[in-house]
Amino acid sequence: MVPWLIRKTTGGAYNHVMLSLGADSFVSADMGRGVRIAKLADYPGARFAFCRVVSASDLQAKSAAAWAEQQTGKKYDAVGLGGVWLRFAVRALERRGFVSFWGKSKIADQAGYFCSELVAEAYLRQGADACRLDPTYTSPTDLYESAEVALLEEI
Ligand SMILES: [Ca+2]
Repeated sequence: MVPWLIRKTTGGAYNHVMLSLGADSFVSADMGRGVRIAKLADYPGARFAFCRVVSASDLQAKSAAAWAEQQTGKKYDAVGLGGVWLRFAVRALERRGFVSFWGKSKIADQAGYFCSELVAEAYLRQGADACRLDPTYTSPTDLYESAEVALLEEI
């Protein structure tokens, strides 16, 4: 079973990530569609990198995917994704002691997920840290470049 995979654009950037449930079935938080079960054919022309979280056991990886599957039907968190773009600004404010001024919970939608938030939180809930970032501020590229993540195969 492949723990999860990440989508690559033709430009080389990674802009989407989802967890594998085995075979051609993935849990994916998609803009406009929310958390759902997807298949590769839903993303025509896309390239994918299959990856795994190095520190996660097979059981943790399966449990992460199972937890994500339970989130099916939850809405897409576009506001939270905006929080990723604001991450560096937020960190600058935090360093200056303005963290209470710019609380994370005020940015992110606690009920909904964007793609990389779903993956990062799924692993964190199993005790495996995918990229040492708060899921609320984790982008697909953060996951791909994480020291906790190993590339298995690109297709
Ligand atoms: Ca969220």
